[in-house]
Amino acid sequence: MKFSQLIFITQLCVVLYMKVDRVSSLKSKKTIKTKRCRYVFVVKEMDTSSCPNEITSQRPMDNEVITEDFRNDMHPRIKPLFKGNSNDMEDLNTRLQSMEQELDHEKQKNSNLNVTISKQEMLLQNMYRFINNMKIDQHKQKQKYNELEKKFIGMELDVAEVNNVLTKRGTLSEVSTGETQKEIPVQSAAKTHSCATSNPDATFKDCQEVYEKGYKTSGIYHITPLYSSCSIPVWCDMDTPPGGWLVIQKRFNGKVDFNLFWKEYREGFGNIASEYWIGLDNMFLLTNQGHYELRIDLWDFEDNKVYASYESFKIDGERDQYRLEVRGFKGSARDSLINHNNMKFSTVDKDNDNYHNYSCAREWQCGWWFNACYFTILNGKYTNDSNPSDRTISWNEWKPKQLAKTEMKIRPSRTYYKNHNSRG
Ligand SMILES: [Ca+2]
Repeated sequence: MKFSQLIFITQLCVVLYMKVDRVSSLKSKKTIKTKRCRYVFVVKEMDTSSCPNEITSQRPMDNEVITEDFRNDMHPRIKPLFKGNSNDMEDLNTRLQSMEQELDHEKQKNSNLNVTISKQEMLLQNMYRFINNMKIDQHKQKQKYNELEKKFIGMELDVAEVNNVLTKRGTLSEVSTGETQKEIPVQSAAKTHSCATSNPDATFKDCQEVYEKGYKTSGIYHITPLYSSCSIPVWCDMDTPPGGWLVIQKRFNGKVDFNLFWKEYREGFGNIASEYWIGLDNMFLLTNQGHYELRIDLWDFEDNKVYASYESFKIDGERDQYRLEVRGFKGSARDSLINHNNMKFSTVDKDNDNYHNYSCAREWQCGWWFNACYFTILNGKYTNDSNPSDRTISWNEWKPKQLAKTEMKIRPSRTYYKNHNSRG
């Protein structure tokens, strides 16, 4: 028998075996007819013990063949796939392919997820940067707020001080009207209830406004400070360039006593057409209604003249003891007043100087912004004695004693308004 025939017969072995088994004969004939041929097979008795075993050995692997160890090593998702028999291999293949696809899909999802996470991390970093910037901005805003609050509190205090002055000064004695120009006393604008004079035509807040309205002759004019309802007489110096100077202190003959108390220095004294001190309350009202400059003219008895000017001049309220703020010197006299900057005002009855256990005002017999004690005192004793004491009017950087004439005058600061483009 040829090998091919043998295989053919072997393949039929199962079928034939079954048939032989059923007929229970040692030999059997089997005839198969096709269209062309007629095949007759004579089959010998077979070793029935081997064939089923061969057949058995060719059967596909089932659950029993898979060892327990192998099964234990399987992925939990794979295990269920092996519970079926060998006929499920195709299905298994399909399911494995499906799982591969699922895996690819998961990989893709992971990749997308990584991209998303990177984007989220970038967003997070941006958020951190934004928050940090916000914190910095917040810190700056807080600093600005604190500065504004300080300014606001300062303004409130100024307003309170003005109100305090106005209220406090409401009970001043009446000043008669109709006096001659030469005897017009200094009046305080710090009144609310009974102004010494209430001139409705006095709408000027200082001599500069008088000058701008065309009144260019030096003399007495009534003005009404911005924070007051009272008009007060003042001497306006329209001759000293550029005109519009409001005189706050004037001495030239010694007829007015300057050795006075706190009250007089606060309210003012003297006569407008003569010597006078305009008063610390008036100075406070005038120098706080805008930005003012100061000019001081000085003469000796030989009629020599010098001047000192300060681009900024301001007096604090009584709460701060009328503290002096002055800066920006220039002039023909060297600067003596700067050493009194930031000094509080002192009088014989109020010691605010820097000399411990010693009253400069009492010693020098006048009111002034004493330090410890002075580099200038324009309110000192007026004398023309040939051998004067050192308590006389002085400007140490020019004449340390016995000045013949002094004038302190203010007008809106040209430097300030020029720099701020507000006014000329
Ligand atoms: Ca003292």
